[in-house]
Amino acid sequence: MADSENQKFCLQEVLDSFKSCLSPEKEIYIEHYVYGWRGLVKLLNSLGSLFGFISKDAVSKTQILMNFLKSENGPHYATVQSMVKFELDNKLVDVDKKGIYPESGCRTLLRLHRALRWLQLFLERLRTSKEDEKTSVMCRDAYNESLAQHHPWLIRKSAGVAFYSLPVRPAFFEVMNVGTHEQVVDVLGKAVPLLCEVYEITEELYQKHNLLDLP
Ligand code: 1PW
Repeated sequence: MADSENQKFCLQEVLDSFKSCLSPEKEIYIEHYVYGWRGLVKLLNSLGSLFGFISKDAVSKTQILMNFLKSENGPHYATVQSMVKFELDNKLVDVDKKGIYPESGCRTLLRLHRALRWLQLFLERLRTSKEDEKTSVMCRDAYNESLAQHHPWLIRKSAGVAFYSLPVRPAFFEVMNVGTHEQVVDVLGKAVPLLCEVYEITEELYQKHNLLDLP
């Protein structure tokens, strides 16, 4: 089946997408950002049905961004920077409360941006963890430190249940699909700073334009 979401997750592929995300001027290409997320969706899909609601939301958010990219306004959505300028200049963002643009590019990307922080914290914990540490605890701690504060009770509960079902550390390393455990740690060592850089650039841009609390 050609559907990329049904293919096997590979950490290297996600790393490559987020690497291609950054232009020499440190602008973020939305297309590659979306590819990075589509790679992560493969990971979520391989983690079982309890991760289905998480994967579904990530798919729907990436689809919204892809639709903008393919629309007649596509060129304005080439980078996160150009999208922010275009949507703000043309008043296409609900800034204070939900209104006529509930699915603007800016608010959609903000959701993925917050989730990227979770992923970054989780992968860093995984990288530095010891053999017998629990992936569920690493994932939960990373979530509580980041994304949880943006989620209502029901989602926090469902996420907590899903985390319990995560494979144990050695099995999780196999899922990463980049070779030996040493190689996984090595790739994680490259992936985490990269995710961090993409996150920081977006955070700074959103902060500058007062977009960090978009409804
Ligand atoms: C094993 C590690 C995997 C890390 C992948 C991180 C994926 C994060 C997606 C979390 C989605 C949780 C369920 C959906 C919640 C939405 O309500 C929420 N979306 C996000 C991305 O936080 C907010 O979007 P909304 O409802 O304001 O459109």
